[in-house]
Amino acid sequence: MTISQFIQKISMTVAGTAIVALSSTTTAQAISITPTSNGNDLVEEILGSGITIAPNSIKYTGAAGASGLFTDGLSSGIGIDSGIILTTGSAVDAEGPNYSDQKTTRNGLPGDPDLDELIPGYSTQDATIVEFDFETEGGNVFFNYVFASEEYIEWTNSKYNDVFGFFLNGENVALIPGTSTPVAINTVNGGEPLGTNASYPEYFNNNDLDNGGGHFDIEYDGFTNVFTVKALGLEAGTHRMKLAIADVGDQQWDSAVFIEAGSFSDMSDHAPELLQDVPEPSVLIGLFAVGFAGSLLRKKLIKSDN
Ligand SMILES: [Ca+2]
Ligand SMILES: [Ca+2]
Ligand SMILES: [Ca+2]
Ligand SMILES: [Ca+2]
Repeated sequence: MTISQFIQKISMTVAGTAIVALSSTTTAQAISITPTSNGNDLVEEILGSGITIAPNSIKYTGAAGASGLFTDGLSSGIGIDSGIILTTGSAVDAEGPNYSDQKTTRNGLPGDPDLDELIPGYSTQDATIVEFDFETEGGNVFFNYVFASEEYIEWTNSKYNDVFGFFLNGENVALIPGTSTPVAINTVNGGEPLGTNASYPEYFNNNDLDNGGGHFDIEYDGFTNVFTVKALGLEAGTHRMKLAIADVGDQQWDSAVFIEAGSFSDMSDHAPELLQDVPEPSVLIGLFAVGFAGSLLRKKLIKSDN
């Protein structure tokens, strides 16, 4: 046996062992989802200081399984530990490890006209929306979020440009920092193939099994850094917030937005956590093994327009 044959064999053995170990031990140490489509529960989870929600103003639009609460997000490296998740598919499918390149739930729901306007030339489907009226004590609004998707990497810069928006009194405030550009697949990515025609790649974290990813214990193949919404100097009185996400081009390949618990506040003291703790070496071996096995098992599907 040559040295390279030996290394290959050891790798295969480690892969098999690590998959078994991971499946039995990572449940409590990776992101965990509790589905709910109860608008009151979702809004209460993100509510922070200085904000008052107007009674009976909360409205949820979307599939029952498309949203939920999450915990242990930091363990999965998304930079936010707990909060709410809104998806274009099934919220529980966010839980890792990353087994699929195309995790999909078709909810058979329409899109949203406000989201359509963010991405001219594209149309949305399977929208999930939480909206409510609120007042802010200090005149400002801040909150922290991460966008994630299965569309990465293979459908980057295509018509499957999944998008979300946080509409404050009708105006989208979920923007790439320092720009007026909405956050979507085609505006924040690492390129396709990875490294080619990337857009703000400094804000993008690759988790795609076909592109050296899989180190983050979450199903999504890529996700943004933690972004902070900042809306300053609002007039006194009631304002409307609409949090919305949708598939684009078809109803397939889920996308999600994570919003930090307690961060919807009139103060900026909910600074984003430092991003992406480097996994321990032993964890890396296990995650590499999962990625390796996954790349053997998966077959890339061609999307059909439905
Ligand atoms: Ca995936
Ligand atoms: Ca993918
Ligand atoms: Ca969908
Ligand atoms: Ca999609």
